[in-house]
Amino acid sequence: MNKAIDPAVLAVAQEGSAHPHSMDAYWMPFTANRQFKKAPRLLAKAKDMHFWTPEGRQILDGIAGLWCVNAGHARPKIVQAIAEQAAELDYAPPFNMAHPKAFELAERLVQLSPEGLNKVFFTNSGSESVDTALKMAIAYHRARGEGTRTRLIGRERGYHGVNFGGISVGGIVGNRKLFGTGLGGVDHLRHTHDLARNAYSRGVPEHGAELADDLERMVALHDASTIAAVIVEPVAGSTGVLLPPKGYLQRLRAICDKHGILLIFDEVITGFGRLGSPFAAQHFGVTPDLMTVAKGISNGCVPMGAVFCKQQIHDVFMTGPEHVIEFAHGYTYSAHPLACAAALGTLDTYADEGLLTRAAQLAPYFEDALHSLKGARHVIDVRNIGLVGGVELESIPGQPGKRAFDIFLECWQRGVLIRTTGDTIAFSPPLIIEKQHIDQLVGTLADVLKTAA
Ligand code: PXG
Ligand code: PLP
Repeated sequence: MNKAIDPAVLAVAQEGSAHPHSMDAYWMPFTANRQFKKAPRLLAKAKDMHFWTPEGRQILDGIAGLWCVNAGHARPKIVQAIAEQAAELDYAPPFNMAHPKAFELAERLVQLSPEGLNKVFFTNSGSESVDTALKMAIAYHRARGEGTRTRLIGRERGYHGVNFGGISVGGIVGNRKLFGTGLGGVDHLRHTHDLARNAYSRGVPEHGAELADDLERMVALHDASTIAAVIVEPVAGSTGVLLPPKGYLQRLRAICDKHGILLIFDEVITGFGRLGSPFAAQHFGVTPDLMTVAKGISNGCVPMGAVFCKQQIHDVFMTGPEHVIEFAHGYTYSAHPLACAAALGTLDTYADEGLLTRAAQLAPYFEDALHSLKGARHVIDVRNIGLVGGVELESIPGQPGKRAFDIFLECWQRGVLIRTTGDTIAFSPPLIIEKQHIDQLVGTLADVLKTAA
């Protein structure tokens, strides 16, 4: 017996997207859904430094979408590359098969990467890159006969995406507490945030390199023979822009070397020019063994991520019979043709416009602009490096995050998109930003702070 078709469903089927939709069905990620749906903030169009709302209001993009649109929006070479690729080869299976642009892209990436990180494994997001890198680290030790090295060390306040591996090594309580116990055998270094000693540092803070010695304590507790890898963000973004204390990353590198522990840099935010070098590893002069990226690899236009690893890590897997799969891992959409095309168009755009080093030229201006907020109402710290900025506010007692969120809403009303995490406001603009945009970003925030609750 046929069930009668609901007239509303029929209308949607017949009218398609012209039908006014309800906002019910879409469960939004990392969003206060009920608040949003009462007063939606919609984006309909984007070009270069700006978004436009459906009503045509122009919004200055202060965070490169979500730290990803490093070359700015709707750049011609990227748009064209994606369109042409969709028409020519929409999909190619990445298991047992390949397409030419995957090899071309990997080679181009290796030309930019830190010394020795010359193998590239493709994923579709930062979260997938992190889980891939953690698996590589454990499998690497096993392949070379040290299968007892299975422990993973993360850091408090770290963000490594939302998959089970990433939240296990991650250190943001709100992202962990809902989801059970995560991976076993994980431990955490202390975070390096220290307002008492380091508030209003310009660039990396002076104090805290000794916190890297936490890794020695973990070796003393667990023994090095049980530890596979340490993962950190060279500059922690999502948790509120925390810079490494001077010498900290060097010290971590040295302790890893001493004990045969792999060092993983999660460069999902810092990669592709954010600090003024292609990667943070080059900025700080510290080379990890594995490096995770996403976001800026494809300018956020098509989802893509990647893991870079050292030749010798890769080579350990390349033994045994040649017909056997060496690393049992990969995604249906690894090296997706549209993502590869977008990434190649992105790298061309970065090269044409010198974007991977542009942040270094603008950093002094950006730094001065941000630090002009010292003394503004509620501000307790300003942090900056390259084209990343953090402005930390005193929380409203009992309502952490509320002050910054209200300021975010007010900035949106005034045509500026910022990002908040806890009571820290983050800036991470497209690398094509001009000085007048920096003035508008910081000026709008300064005005909003004057009247903020
Ligand atoms: N590692 C790091 C260091 C990241 O910053 C991820 C992994 C995960 O990437 P995907 O592509 O799976 O989201 C990230 C992502 C924020 C914010 O609030 C930051 C990220 C994502 C969403 C929001 O600042 N970073
Ligand atoms: N779940 C099922 C049932 C699958 O068949 C697959 C892939 O074939 C996956 C999950 C993994 O999907 P992806 O490769 O896109 O990560």
